[in-house]
Amino acid sequence: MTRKKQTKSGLRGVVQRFGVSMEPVLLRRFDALIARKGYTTRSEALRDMVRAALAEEVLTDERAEVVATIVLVYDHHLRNLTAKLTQHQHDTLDLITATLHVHLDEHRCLEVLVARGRYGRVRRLADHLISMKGVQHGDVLVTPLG
Ligand code: NI
Repeated sequence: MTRKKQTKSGLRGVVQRFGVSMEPVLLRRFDALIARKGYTTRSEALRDMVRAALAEEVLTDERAEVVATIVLVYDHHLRNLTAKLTQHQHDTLDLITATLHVHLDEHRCLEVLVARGRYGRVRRLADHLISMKGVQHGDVLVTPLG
C-alpha cells in the first residue's frame, strides 16, 4: 500500500508502508522513549531514527576531516588504565586538541577529549579508548567539517 505524502525534506514522494515485528517489552520501551521525545506517531520517530543512521553512514570516507568529542567514564583504580589512557593520548597528540578531566567520585573519572583530523584515525582512536578494559561508559560524537 502506498500513498503520496509531503516528506520532511520537502520532497514529494511515494511513501511505502512496511510491517515491523518487535517484542512487546521492546515496543513498550520504544513507545515510552518516543513519547518523551515528543513524537506523536511511531512512523515519525522511526523516520528520524533512519535519517540519523543514514547521516552517520555518510561518514564512510576515512579521509574526511572531522572533529569528534570522545567521552569516557572509567575507574581510575583499575591497574594501568590511567597510564594506558594517558600514553595513548600522548601518542596521538596531533589528533587531540583539548581534554577535560573531572573526578566524579572516589573511584570514577570523566574525561572529555576533542579530537580533530581524518575520520579514520579519529574513529580508531575513539574505538580504542572506549573498548579499553575499565572504561565503564564511552561515547563519541563526530561532526564532519566540510
Ligand atoms: Ni580523576
